[in-house]
Amino acid sequence: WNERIGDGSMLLHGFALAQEEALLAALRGVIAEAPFRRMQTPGGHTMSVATTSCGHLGWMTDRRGYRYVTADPLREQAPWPAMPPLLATLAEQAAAQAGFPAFRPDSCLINRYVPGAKMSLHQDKDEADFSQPIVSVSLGLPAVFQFGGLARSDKAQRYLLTHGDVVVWGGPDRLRFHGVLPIKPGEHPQMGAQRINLTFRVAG
Ligand code: MD3
Ligand code: FE
Repeated sequence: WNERIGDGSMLLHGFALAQEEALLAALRGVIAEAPFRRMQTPGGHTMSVATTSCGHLGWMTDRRGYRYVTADPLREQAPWPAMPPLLATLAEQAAAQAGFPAFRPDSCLINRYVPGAKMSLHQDKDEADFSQPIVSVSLGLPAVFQFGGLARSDKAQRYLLTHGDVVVWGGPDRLRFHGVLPIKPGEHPQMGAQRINLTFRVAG
């Protein structure tokens, strides 16, 4: 079912489950080409989340800062893997359901959380056009998602995101602070002891 969680945001419970097997196969192909790696923040910390990307642009961070690049620094500047059409279509259909029929992502950031991994409160500000939404797909172990306000100190709402949930974040919610609490230990039948989150973006 569809749940409005903000003026510009919709949680589509289980939206990705209809094509679960094809989605996981496409994801495995991307990861085989561009493996997960734990990147350095500009402050010199190693992220607890491991990341990779597909699509024309991939997100990266190192001591020099956060940015989108067309080439994978881990693979001798090879282009990122193409975005599998099945993934792009899933994200576009979710965005359309939430009122963004023109959404055409050029980047998909893939985050892998093992138990204990987390993402601290932050804003997504590295994209060129904040009128474009972000679509997220959650797979594997459940996560407690924190949905804050436009100021870091604003009180955050909490939502449990489970396997197959898709969220469209747009409009007035696009620059809200958000984060993920440490993942609890567990085993997911399809995904094992991990959570994978895909975020589809118009980065360029
Ligand atoms: C709300 N990822 O990669 S996805 C990220 O579960 C990120 O891996 C989290 O935050 C994860 O940047 C959360 C949900 C999400 C993504 C972008 C947003 C929520 C958002 C942008 C604005 C508001
Ligand atoms: Fe984010």
